[in-house]
Amino acid sequence: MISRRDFFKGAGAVAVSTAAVSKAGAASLPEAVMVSSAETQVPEAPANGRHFNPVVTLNGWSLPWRMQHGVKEFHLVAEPVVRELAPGMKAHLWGYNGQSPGPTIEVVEGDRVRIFVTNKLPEHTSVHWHGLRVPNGMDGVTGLTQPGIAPGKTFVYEFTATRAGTFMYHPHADEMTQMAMGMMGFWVTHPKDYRQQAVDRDFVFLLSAYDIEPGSYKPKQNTMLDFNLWTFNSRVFPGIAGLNVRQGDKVRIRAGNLTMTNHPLHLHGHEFMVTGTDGGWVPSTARWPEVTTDLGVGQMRAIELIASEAGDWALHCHKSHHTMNAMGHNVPNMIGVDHQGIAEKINRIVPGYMTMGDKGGSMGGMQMPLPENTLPMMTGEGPFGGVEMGGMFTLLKVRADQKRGDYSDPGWYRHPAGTQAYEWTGEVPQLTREYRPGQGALPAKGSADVEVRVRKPSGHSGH
Ligand SMILES: [Cu+2]
Repeated sequence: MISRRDFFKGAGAVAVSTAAVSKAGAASLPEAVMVSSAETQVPEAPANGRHFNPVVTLNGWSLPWRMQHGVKEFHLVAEPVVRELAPGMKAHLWGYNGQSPGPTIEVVEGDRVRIFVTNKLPEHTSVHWHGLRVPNGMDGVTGLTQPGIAPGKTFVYEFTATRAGTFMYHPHADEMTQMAMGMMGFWVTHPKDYRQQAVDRDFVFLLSAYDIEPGSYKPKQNTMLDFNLWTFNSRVFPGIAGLNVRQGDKVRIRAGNLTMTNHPLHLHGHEFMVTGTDGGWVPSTARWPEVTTDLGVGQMRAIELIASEAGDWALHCHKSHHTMNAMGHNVPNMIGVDHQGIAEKINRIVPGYMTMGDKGGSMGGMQMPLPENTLPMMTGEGPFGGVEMGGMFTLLKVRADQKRGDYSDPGWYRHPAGTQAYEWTGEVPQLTREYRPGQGALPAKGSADVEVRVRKPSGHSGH
């Protein structure tokens, strides 16, 4: 028996009629479910079918299904969506079922799966099941394995999920436009036995990038490399949900990269093991510890750690430009340049001109009103001031008193006395020293001013 209650297991999910589907056809189609917010929805245990431990999609949700004669049926709707990237900025993207990325699809190894895909975009599309073993005709490559799904049409994909692991779905139709517009989703095939590969918390997100001019809403789809918004699940810091866990939890983080460049994902305060790749689980004897793992284009990684250290730990892409929002590009280095008054003079000719700070790039040195619907370049307030990062940056929040199954934000970490960096208030000795082999550091002759010595490499050989 399928009740509506079972079907709408995701809190906040609402049914919408798919106007594109004919009335005769609609009777045999699963209802299309959509969400209109970017909140993280904690999934409940599966209502039917084989049991699995559901994943938590950062700022996302998992798609409900219905059981039809032993087949798990899902209904994806490809459509234009409005996605809030962070409070203060909304993007007009394309996605699935109301959001970009689309809902996570969770199945169990051995499940027979039927996915209805309705196209409400203004152009044809298809869905490719990235990494899954499927019959060739279900692979979703427009022109090669199927004709494109024309606007208003619905296609059916049907296959058996044969291999447990971490996967993605995305169009293989006008990819440059459709992926630049945000069409993608996560797919998890759980092991047959839910006790295999079990963890306490299992987080998933996709990496995607957009090029949205400050003050506008739509991504430029022709951009090849110079994107200005780097996201986890189409959210930028501080809009990205935290990974809130209980101290001692075994935590899995799965990420997939659908941008045009690689992202070295770096976690503070803990080592982790890479336990899963695109090809499945890494045998336990072949795993090695890391604190950064590089996610190549089109790749998926699952990492696991014991969250033993209490605190607020950064999890971010280590390319510093990827923790910046719009406007972090094509700006000259003005460190050390006295440009007082220059901005005002240029402003008479070029309204809105901005100079970078002469003491670095921090927000204090920047003077420019932001256009509407634009995020500051560096943003996010922490308990001690600006975090000075946007983009691909979030926090692993480890707390001793976080309850099992509680994914809510515990707030900022309170550092126990004596465990936090502090200001030295004693005397500071002369800072200039010159090092000579065999003699150690000697006080430099002359003034006590700090002297900057720059030794430039003579050539570029070997670079
Ligand atoms: Cu990156």
